[in-house]
Amino acid sequence: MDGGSWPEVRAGHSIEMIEVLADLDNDHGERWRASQRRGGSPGREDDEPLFIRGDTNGDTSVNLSDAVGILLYLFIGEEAPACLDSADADDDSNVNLTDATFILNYLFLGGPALPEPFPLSGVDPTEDNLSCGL
Ligand SMILES: [Ca+2]
Ligand SMILES: [Ca+2]
Ligand SMILES: [Ca+2]
Repeated sequence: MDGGSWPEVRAGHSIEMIEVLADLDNDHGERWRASQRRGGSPGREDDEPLFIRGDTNGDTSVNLSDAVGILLYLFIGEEAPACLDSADADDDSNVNLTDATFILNYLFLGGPALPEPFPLSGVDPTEDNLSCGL
């Protein structure tokens, strides 16, 4: 292998090409990324929405403002997060106060990390009726 660093891959995942170019040497790590789902293969299209669990405002990091966003949505009537799956921090298929506290517990009290997809974006591994419009 030559050129660039290769992406880190979670257990059960593969790597897939970011851009497939016929006239380029594709033996470069920077042209590959970890697959979003288990068993990914080069060139495969993802049709399910990708999100980071807990990142309710979609800025790619999970922090206090995401937990506050859930609270504003639930109790103040602010607009729902674009991806409700991201607001389902504990992945129990419901968005409620527990999800805000789950994020706060993780951020500030050393609680358990959020379920996948986290901290990298990916698809929801569990079935639910939450919409994800990202
Ligand atoms: Ca965020
Ligand atoms: Ca939940
Ligand atoms: Ca789910």
